[in-house]
Amino acid sequence: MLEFVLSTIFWTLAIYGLFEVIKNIIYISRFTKFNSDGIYVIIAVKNQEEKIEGFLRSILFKILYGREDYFSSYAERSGGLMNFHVLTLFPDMIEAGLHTSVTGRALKNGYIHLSAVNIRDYSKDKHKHVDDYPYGGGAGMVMQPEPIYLAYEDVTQNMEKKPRVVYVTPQGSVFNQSMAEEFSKEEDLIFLCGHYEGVDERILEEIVTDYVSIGDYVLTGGELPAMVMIDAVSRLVPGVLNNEESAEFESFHDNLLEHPQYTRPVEFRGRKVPDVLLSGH
Ligand code: 6GU
Repeated sequence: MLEFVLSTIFWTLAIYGLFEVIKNIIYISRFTKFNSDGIYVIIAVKNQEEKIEGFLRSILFKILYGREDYFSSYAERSGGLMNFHVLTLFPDMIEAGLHTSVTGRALKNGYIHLSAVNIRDYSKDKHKHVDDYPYGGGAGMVMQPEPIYLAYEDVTQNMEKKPRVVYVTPQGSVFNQSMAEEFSKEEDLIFLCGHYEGVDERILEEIVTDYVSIGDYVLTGGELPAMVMIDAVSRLVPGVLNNEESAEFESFHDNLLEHPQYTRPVEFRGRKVPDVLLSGH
């Protein structure tokens, strides 16, 4: 579909450009004369260069378009596309955070999908409760297994294989780049965000495949950790980063970015950009 649209745009531009060039040649030849010295004079060449330039630009576009790797991200897209599902009590938080910046653009362009599912919608309780007191006593409430299971069932009903389910918990293994790479190979990834004092153990045993933390500190809920992980995984999905951003990613891996960066102005509050960086300009 996209190929077709791009192709149509190209041919329209090219035919239009060609038409303009022919028109201009006729135009120029009509208004071209030899003056009294026998010198060829073009009388009216308004906008000619611009039109020819437009034509050449569309030809260049076609050449680039024809190169296999130029739009390869589109080809990889169907394979690379990732669906993130977040089971949470605060879906708005997830939606708002991820529909911003690079992940926001990726969602809009369809490179990644996101569904933030409100566990509360699956409560059978008339007050929509999703938690209860812990057996054996203790402080705080525990999230009940049933609403989480119903949300999980809903999310997974059309999936061909059992997906990976990440329970975000400060007791899990600490998330790192190689985990992000591993997760980015999945087609579907489910995050379960806990709240209160925890989640009934039986739902974890039933559906969870990975217990993951984002560091050694305690947060109020799993939403921010889930967003952190989705961000890190998304940027590894083909098409999510644009060419410039990808180049940056490459150099990060090559440790090329381990020196300080500078941009304009040359001097900021008495601090100058190192001379060695200015010499090339
Ligand atoms: Cl995954 N959850 C919570 N609640 N706190 C955390 C965490 C996760 N990772 C670090 N702190």
